[in-house]
Amino acid sequence: MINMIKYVQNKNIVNVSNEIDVINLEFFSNGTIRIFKEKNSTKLYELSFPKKFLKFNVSENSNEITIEYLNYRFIINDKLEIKVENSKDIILNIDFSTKFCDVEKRNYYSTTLNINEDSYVFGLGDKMGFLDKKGYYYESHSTDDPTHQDEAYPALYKSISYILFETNKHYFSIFFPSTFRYTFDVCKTNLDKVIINNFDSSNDLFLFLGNDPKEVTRRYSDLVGHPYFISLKTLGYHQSRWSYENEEMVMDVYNKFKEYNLPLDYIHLDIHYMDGYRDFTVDKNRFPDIKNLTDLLKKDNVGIIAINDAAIKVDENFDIYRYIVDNKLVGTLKNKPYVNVVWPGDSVFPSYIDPKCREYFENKANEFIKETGISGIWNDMNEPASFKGELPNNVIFKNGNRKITHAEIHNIYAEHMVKCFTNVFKKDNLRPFNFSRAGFATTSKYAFCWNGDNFSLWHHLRYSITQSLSLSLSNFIYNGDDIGGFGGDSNKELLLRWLEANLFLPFLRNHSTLNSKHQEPYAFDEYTIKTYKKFLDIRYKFIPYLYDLAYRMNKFGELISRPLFYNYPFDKECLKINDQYMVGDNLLVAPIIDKSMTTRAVYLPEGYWINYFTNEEFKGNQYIICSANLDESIYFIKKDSIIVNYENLLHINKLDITELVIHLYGDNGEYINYEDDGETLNYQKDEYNLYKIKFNKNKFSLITVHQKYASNYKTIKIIKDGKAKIIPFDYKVNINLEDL
Ligand code: NBV
Repeated sequence: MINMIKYVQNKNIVNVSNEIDVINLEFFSNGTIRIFKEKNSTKLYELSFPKKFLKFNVSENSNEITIEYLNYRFIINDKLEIKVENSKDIILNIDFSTKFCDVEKRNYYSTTLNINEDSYVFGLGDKMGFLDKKGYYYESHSTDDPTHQDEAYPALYKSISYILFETNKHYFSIFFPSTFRYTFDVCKTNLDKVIINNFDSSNDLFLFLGNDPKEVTRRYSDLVGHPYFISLKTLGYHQSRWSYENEEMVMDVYNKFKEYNLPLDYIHLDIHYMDGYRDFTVDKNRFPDIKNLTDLLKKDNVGIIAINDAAIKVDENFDIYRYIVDNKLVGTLKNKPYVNVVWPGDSVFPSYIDPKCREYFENKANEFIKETGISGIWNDMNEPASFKGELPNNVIFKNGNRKITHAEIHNIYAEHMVKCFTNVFKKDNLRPFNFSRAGFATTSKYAFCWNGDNFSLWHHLRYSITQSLSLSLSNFIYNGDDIGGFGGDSNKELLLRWLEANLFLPFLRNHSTLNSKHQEPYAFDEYTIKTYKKFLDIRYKFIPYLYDLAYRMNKFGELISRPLFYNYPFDKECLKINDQYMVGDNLLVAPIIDKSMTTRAVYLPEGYWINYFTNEEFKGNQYIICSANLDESIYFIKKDSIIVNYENLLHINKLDITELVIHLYGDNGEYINYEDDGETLNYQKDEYNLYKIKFNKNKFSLITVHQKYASNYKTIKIIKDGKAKIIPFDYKVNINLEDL
């Protein structure tokens, strides 16, 4: 039967209907299109919409509606299927017409994305396994099950329904804005179909079109909000364990790092520091004077970070419990506070969605930070996790008069929790140190993240790269793994390979579980300490390079660590690579991640590449065989580029950083280096510098293209072909490299 279709255009929305159903396409200025039956109306988070744009043409013929938009055509047939094509190819066929169905008495919508069988499917946020997600079933439903072992595991802590596609050299991506549970059959049942079911009462998606992965992912990041700008010091090394459970243990970590000259910026306190696992309390037997401890360590530039769990202990004598229950700021079931079990035993779940609740926790955190001198908050168990089964779907969280079910809030519960703490730092004009285990697409505006509980297993080392890059593509750009592995016992070889592999991932923290074998760098032997130090020294050298990328992440939504295809989108080989990554444009990391191996194949994309350790030069567009003993790794610098470094740092303290080191690789290059005070929000008032650094044959120049910060640099060290020269810093420098 043929359905007659018709359309109505209302400003930038085209409403297309046949006799039984309707869909809407809303066109924004920049390659962002919203396709919906009913718009997801939740106010559980904020999106920044692009400027609207009305320049598109709609026409009707042979019972098809054609919309011409930019260089794309959307052709909608009588079944309301949407074919998206550009001048050359069909890139996608969306079957958005499926009716409201009923499964196990639960309503759900189903959307089918028909793609070419040989497309690549990336993203999906927090998932184990390979970069290309095809062949498996996944869910967007935050879980804290610590048993995730492999690529078939459907869901982890963060729920981000963002998918990036490559099909025949075209890139596009899709974001589902609902917080409800989604399921994704990614070419598992049908090789050419991604089937998405959702349990919301709306069907709504954003489609991002563009020339390459950088462009489409940036459009997504513009919509959900760029990740916040972390401080310079956050890029340093973090040592953690469940738990450094008393003052002596913390001092022991600090002293050992000092003794072995190991760089260190933060020590993390896990749940033992609390009094009976009550948030914002300190066990005085374990930490008799925590302020004294934090002050002492701060003098040597080492900060203390404290964990904070989502649920609150049921205890009539605990002020937080009393306040949130008395003020009806907890989740309820049948009008009574809903209780489940977490670390403190019976616990309630704050309605962080309610601004009154957030204000209360913000004040609590503020008092706690001032009293204890801790430098940052580590937010855990915020999926929300609970030991006696998941919270029922009908637990109610109130925001004023609005009642929100657990089914709706589950995937974004963490975002409202972490939101409480950002203001604490901001009020002191500081960038937040706030990180989280769970989160939604929009959460990185408020908190960065770590990648949850992995295991000390070799395949988890392999997946640490892909999990991190998938999160990065999904807008959790500032993330990192538990180095050495969380669960189980690590060993010297695994720990070192893990550090070497993750060295340039944004968040660098060694963390392990309760009762596991210690895995601090000094827990093994002299060789491990020496090698660990060698690599931490390299990390600290690259701090300004990473900071430039952190600035660009916040400003432009660009990735820090990137899959190879992000930089080389049209090199088919790059689409397949899971065990290498790029950091910015100029650094390629190809670590050894297999037990006992000291040799591997490395793919070098177009151009020429210089081995970071040996300075050997290789032509790109080919695989080469590289070797690295346990105390070595495989990093390449792109020829004709500039790398900025700091030297000899054991801690990151802006005042100690007086020299900018500039390495020139090849014959010419151009680079923008960013400088500010590293910790305050003054950058928002434009108080930063941008240095445009250039070299061509023997000519070198540095020009300050944005100058609003009184630079801390006193000297510049220029290094080329093994020769170095130190010159006084100036906002404008021109030199002849023959003088080196
Ligand atoms: O607080 C203890 C752990 C913590 O070390 C880990 O990093 C979190 O992911 N926490 C989970 C709770 C226990 C998990 C088994």
